[in-house]
Amino acid sequence: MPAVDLLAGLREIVGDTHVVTDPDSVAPYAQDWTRRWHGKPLAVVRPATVAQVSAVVRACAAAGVPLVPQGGNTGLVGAGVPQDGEVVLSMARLDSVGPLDPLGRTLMAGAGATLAQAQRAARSAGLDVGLDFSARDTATVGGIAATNAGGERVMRHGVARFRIRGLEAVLADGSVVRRMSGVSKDNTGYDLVQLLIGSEGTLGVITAVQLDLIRPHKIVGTALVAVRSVDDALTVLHAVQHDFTGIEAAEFFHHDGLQLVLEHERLARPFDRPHPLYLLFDLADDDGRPDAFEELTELLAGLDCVRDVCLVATAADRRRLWELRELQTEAVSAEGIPVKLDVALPLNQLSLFERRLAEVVREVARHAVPILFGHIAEGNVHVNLLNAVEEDADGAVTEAVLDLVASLGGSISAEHGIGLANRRWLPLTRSSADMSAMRAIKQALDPEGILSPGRMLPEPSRPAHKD
Ligand code: 2HG
Ligand code: ZN
Repeated sequence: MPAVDLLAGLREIVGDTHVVTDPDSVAPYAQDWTRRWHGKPLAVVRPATVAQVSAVVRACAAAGVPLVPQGGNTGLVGAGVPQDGEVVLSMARLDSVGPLDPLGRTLMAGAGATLAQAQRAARSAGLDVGLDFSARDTATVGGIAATNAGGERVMRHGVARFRIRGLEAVLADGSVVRRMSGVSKDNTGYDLVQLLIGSEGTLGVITAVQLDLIRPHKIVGTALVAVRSVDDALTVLHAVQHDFTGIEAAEFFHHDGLQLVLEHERLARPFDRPHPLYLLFDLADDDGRPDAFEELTELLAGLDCVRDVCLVATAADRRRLWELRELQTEAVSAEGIPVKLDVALPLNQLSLFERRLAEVVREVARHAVPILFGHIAEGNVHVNLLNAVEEDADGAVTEAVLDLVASLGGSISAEHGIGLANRRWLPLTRSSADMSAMRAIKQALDPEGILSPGRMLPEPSRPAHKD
C-alpha cells in the first residue's frame, strides 16, 4: 500500500489533526532528549482509545509499515524513538487516571498518564504508586511498564513489574489482551502481563496499566552523608539498615557530579568543603520510634567513615537534598551529549568496578570525563561519559565498559533497557539459548516484525517499506 493510502487510512481512524506529518510538529517525537537517538518517521499518530490503537496497528501491519509506541519520550536507549520510515504511535491521549480501588489497592491508568498524575491520584487516597524518579512529570505509565522502569524506590518496593497487577495491550495482529481483574492470585496460563512488561514495545503496545498500590510510611528524615568511597557508603548503609527497618531509597553520587549540578542549577553547596562521595537516603517511620531522627543522628555521628552529615526533616529541605541527586542527568546533558551506560554490579564488586572503570576509560577515551551516580542499594551505576561520543562512534568505549561489567558478574542494562543502544551487547550476558528463546517469542507474537523492529534484539530481517 502506498504511504499516502496508509496516511489517509490513519486519518480516518484517529481524525486529521492526530496524524502529524509536518516536520516542526514531528520533531519532538523524532528525537530523544539526550539528542543521541533520532529518525525521520513517516508520521506521528495519536490515538485516543484502545480501539483506535488496534485499528492503527492493523493498518500499519497491512501496509507493512513498522511502528514504534512512544510515551513521554524520556527513555535513554532509543527504544521509543522512530527509525526512518516508521510510524510513531504516541500514547499521550490515552491519559485517563482511575478508577482507584481502595480495598484491592489498585489504580487504573491509561498508558499516556504520567507517573506524577498516577502518584497524585494514589496519594489522594492515602496510598502510593511505590515508584518514583526524576522524570515523573513526563514519563508515562505505559512507558514505565514497557521498560520495566526502576528508579529511587526499588530497594523498598521493587521495579515496575512488582508494582503492576495487570495491563491491557494491543498485539501485532491488532488483537487486544486485557488482564485487569485485579485478582492478585492468578495462575491461569502464561503470564502475559509479566512478558509484556519490559518488552520495550517489541511484543505489544501497552494501552493501560493496573497499578498495585502501596501503603506509604511517613518519611522521618533524609540524610546526605559525605564519605570517602563507595565501600564507605555501603558500610554506612549497612549500619543504618541494621538499626532501622524503613530505609526507602539509597542513592550515591560523586563530587564531580555534584559540582556540575551546583554550577548548572545554581544551588547551594550542602557542605563547606568537598568530599569524594555522597550517600543520600530516606528513613521511613516503619518502627514507630518517636526519637528515630535523633537516634539516626547519633548513629551517623558514631561511624568512623562518615566525614560529614546533613540530616533534614521538612519537605522543603528534603527536596533540596534530593535535587542534588535528581538533577545530575540534566546537569550532565547541559555539558554535552554523554555516552550513557546503565549497569548494575554485585555490591561486593562495586568499588573494584569504579577503580577498574577509571583505568578502562583512560585507555579507550583519554579525554572522557566519567560522571557516576545511581541507586547504590541495587549496585546500579549510571555511567555517564562526557567527551567520549567520538571515541564511541564504533562502540569501542561502550564495549570496554560493558566487558568489565560482564567480567565482574554484573548486568549491562540495569533499568534503562536495551532499545537500540544496547542490543549489540546482549550476548555479553545472555547465552545463545537465551537469545534463541527471546527470538522465538518475538517471532511468535510479531512474525512480520511490525512492532519496534530492531530494538531489544538485533533484527534478522525487516519488512520493506512498501511505497
Ligand atoms: C536516574 O536515576 C535516571 O536519574 C537517569 O535513571 C540516569 O541519566 C542517567 O544516566
Ligand atoms: Zn536511575
